[in-house]
Amino acid sequence: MTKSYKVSGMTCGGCARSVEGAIKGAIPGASVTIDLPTGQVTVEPADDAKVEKAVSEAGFGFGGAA
Ligand SMILES: [Cu+2]
Repeated sequence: MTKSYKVSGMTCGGCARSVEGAIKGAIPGASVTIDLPTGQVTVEPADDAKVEKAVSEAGFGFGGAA
């Protein structure tokens, strides 16, 4: 299932790549799409707990489902 989340603190492509890499590390094979201006991160397949942990550990703010 695809789900979108709000992530705060991403300011550039490097941040987006960090978040993408962290989520892919937590959910192997996941498809991750990031919209930098809005901080919206779409993950397929989604896993709330894994995404929250990965985003937090990468140093960004997890804002829950978008
Ligand atoms: Cu950055």
